[in-house]
Amino acid sequence: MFSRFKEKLSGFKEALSSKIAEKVSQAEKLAGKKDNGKTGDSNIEIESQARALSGAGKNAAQAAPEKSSASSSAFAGKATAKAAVAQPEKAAGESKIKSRFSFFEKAKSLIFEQEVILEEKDLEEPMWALEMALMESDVALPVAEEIVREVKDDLVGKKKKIGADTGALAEQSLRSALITLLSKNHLDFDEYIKSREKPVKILFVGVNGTGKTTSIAKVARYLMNQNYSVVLAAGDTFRAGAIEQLEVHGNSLGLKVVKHKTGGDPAAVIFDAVEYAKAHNKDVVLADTAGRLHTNINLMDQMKKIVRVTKPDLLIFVDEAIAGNDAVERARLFNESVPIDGSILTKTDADAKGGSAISIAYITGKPVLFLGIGQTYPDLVKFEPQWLVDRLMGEAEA
Ligand SMILES: Nc1nc2c(ncn2[C@@H]2O[C@H](COP(=O)(O)OP(=O)(O)O)[C@@H](O)[C@H]2O)c(=O)[nH]1
Ligand SMILES: [Mg+2]
Repeated sequence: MFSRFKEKLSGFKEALSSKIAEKVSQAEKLAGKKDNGKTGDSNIEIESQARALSGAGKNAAQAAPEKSSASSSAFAGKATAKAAVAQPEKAAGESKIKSRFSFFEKAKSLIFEQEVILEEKDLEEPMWALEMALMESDVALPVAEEIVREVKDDLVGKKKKIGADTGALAEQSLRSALITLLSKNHLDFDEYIKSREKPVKILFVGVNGTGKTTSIAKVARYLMNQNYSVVLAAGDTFRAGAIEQLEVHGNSLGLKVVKHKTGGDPAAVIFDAVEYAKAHNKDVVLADTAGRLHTNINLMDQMKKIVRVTKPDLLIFVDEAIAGNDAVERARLFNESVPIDGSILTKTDADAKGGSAISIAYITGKPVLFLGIGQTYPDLVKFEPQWLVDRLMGEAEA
């Protein structure tokens, strides 16, 4: 799952790592130049002097009350005397040391703790690499741009210790950008079903062969596991064998399938299924439809009619993740024709790129409800941004 996406991301991680390495070596050179000749190792001495001096001052302050209560102590007296001598020396030296100290502290943070701050110009190359990686993974252009913007905002001004894994920085930033993006337009399917008046009518649409009928069977089983009663409507009256295919699922799940003859009016079949559900107190009607291309005006008009007549609570667009940008574009066009309420992306188990899963909700402005991850009934996962990002970023396998 998403193997190519992971592979493509390595370019972004490398670009960011090498930029950080370059910045560190520049910082080291700069610090080295300032040290040379003038101070050299004496910087270290200055630091220890400064520490000793401020330490002596502190000791003296702390020693003072001790002295009055223990005047017999020769040691206490000596310490106070030393502090008194040190005092003017300290005052005179402090301003000099302070300026040295600030440079020293800065150099120290760069060299010894190896910290760099990423600026906008440092990120040009890594961000280009990220945008390319996303585009090559079939992420739609506006979505790729949005992700790049988020990642850049996150990284600019970030202090980076180079001892740590720079790849992890890149990954963490991208991970949170993806979570933010995928969390927009979220809809909790379970809550939705629970809260709606029954029967809840759900209509599945999309192009041919993408997995509508299989997804209906999977969703039926998903709902049955939550103790809902389900009726199936054989609304694909167009393709030979479509009604039988749904009946096979109905039989294995033990569900009523409402059907007419092949060639009949799909809106009438679905209408009957809803009547059946009302009469038998069923909770959910899942209605199949024939596959149609968004370019086929007649079939798109027929879909509009089905929606007008049956008034579904949820109109779900089904497409296959492996279609990448095509799936996203089809979703956009279906949504323009008849506003969808959400999508199901099937065949994510076979999808190497991940682009459609990342893009589809953003482009349609409607949530992804489920992902299909195989051909059997349990191969359906409720869409959760975290679940997807864990798989995209390689921390979990399907
Ligand atoms: N690997 C995989 N195959 C799927 C998935 N969903 C559906 N399929 C397969 O895709 C093919 C077409 O499915 P079908 O439901 O008939 O598509 P429809 O024409 O849209 O109704 C079938 O062979 C399904 O088993 C999925 O999530 N993963
Ligand atoms: Mg079908």
